[in-house]
Amino acid sequence: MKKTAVNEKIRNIAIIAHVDHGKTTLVDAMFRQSGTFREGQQVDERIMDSMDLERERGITISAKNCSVVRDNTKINILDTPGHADFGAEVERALSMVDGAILLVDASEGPLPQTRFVLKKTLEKRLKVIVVLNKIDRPDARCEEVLDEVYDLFIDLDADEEQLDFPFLYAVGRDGIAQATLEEEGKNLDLLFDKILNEIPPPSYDPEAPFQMLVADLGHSDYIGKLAIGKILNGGVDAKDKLVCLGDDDVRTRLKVSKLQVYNGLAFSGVDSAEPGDIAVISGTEEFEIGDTICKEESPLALPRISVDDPTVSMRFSINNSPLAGTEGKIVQSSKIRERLIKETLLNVAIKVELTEDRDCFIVKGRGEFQMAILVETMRREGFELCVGRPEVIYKKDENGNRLEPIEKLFVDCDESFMGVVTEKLSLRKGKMINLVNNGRGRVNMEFSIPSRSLIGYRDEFLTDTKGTGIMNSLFSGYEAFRGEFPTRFTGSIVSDRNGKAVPYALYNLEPRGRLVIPPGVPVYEGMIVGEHNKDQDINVNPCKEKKLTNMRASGKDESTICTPVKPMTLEHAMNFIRDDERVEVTPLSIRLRKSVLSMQKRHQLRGQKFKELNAQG
Ligand SMILES: Nc1nc2c(ncn2[C@@H]2O[C@H](COP(=O)(O)OP(=O)(O)OP(=O)(O)O)[C@@H](O)[C@H]2O)c(=O)[nH]1
Ligand SMILES: [Mg+2]
Repeated sequence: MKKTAVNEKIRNIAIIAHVDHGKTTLVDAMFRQSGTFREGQQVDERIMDSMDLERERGITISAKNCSVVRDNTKINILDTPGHADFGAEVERALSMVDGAILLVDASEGPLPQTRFVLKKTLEKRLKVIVVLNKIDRPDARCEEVLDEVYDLFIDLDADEEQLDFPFLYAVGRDGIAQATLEEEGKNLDLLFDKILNEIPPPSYDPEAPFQMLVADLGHSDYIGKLAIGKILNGGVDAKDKLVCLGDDDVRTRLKVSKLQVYNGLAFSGVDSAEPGDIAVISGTEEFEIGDTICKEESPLALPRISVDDPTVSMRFSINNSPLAGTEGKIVQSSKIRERLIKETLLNVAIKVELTEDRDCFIVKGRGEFQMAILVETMRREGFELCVGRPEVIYKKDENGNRLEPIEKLFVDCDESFMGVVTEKLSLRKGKMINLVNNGRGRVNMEFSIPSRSLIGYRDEFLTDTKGTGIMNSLFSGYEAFRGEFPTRFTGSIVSDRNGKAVPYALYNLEPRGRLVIPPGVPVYEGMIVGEHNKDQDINVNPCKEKKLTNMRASGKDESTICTPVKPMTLEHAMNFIRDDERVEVTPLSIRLRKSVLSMQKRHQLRGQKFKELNAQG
């Protein structure tokens, strides 16, 4: 496509990095120094992390836009998440920008997600400014890290021009950037200068009609669905007659109800928007990510946004336990289906498949953490549901051989834990491909390992390294299936009846394994109350009271003080269960259960018998 004009008044940049390298904190500082906030205004930290779950967990989950004005130039900034499971958010964000700021922690150096985001940025041939962040850390090793960044560019086949990247040192938290380590930075002026001078302004074809690619969706209570994206060509007027070009050439006529652009953290309504700017259009509920919006008289669709395929799948089904419907408001399968389909429209990385069983859906995504976030979001919205264990998605090669997703795993741990980590990983079919002992008592190891081996491994790793190990992984592609290995060496302790768990019974069960429920909670037949020491399941009665005759006159029994139970988090529960087990999720509780409860088993058997008898006539 010929592009000859540029819009000098605008810059569009994405901030990309590995998780926790300081992206959202840097955006705060950019806001503070560009007059977005009133003098003396009380401002929260990490203001772009606006979702409840983001604030609670201190991480960014979805990419978000904002803008600042500097030297009469508007800079649209996209803050992206650094966690690998949200990689598609970065891919989506990169479709709206002309350059990126790559943050690298001056102590940690480039990590797996640094590689992923940089690879995607170089592939799109976007200009990159490298910022070595957190140089205030006492363990910062700036020169080494800068070398590592160069090596990473070379490793990713960067050409001469890309290798010649501009770079700065920064303490994002203090809003400081500097050109050398010696000089002391005072503010982010150098960073803003680099953005204005090094990131190219958006270019467009001055003769082409209006085209905007929908890269994000939003919602307003007043005007409904919002389509967000970069105007790639032409300008648009709020009065224009537009059309939204969907998948499979579906066309929806669009009378704009409001045309907006980013203004700080919010939008502001405008009469017209310029080529190169990021616009927000409302007027139909039919928008989907990847659609093109253009003028009615010149409909020309742009290539849809494509992201890497999902690698993990999980079974979502209705809650059919005896306690179903007692804690949540939304329990019907139609509602769950509707909600999951809505998720696929908002999140390009998530796919949903219907199954023969109308109460069961297969949800596919980028990782177990992404799945956990989706389930957590749904339970907060009032849903009750059951989920299975996250499973990797296999593929077949042309000869029909089974292929599985493989990751590169980077481990940084104390020398003394090397043995246990290596042993556990080789048991899980990992192969060590590199080992560096940096001589300071820590080792860096690199493994090639099946993705399925890592599901649930992180907790074990942290226990094995007494919380001091660091592990990071990066999807590297599909390879031949490496064979089975046992996932859990223990069975489950399962309740054999409905009732309420009592201290006396639980106390007596403690020697059998690790309990996962405290006394006083309701239990049902088939619900898992603990992890058995042995490798098979046992059925127990967690409601068994001590015979009254043995009790003291007070009715209280001092000998039954149960060991406190740490409540299971959703992620723990998802990783703990085996193939024939489920996690029951409601707004108030997370319970573990067998997938088929014996009452239901009896029903099924009876149904089968009935069919057989019918068949026999
Ligand atoms: N020492 C130091 N810490 C910083 C600096 N900037 C940010 N941090 C800390 O690093 C942590 C992560 O910061 P965030 O801004 O949330 O990082 P992020 O890159 O947005 O993280 P994700 O969005 O989850 O990938 C927070 O605890 C910050 O306080 C800095 O310049 N120096
Ligand atoms: Mg962030």
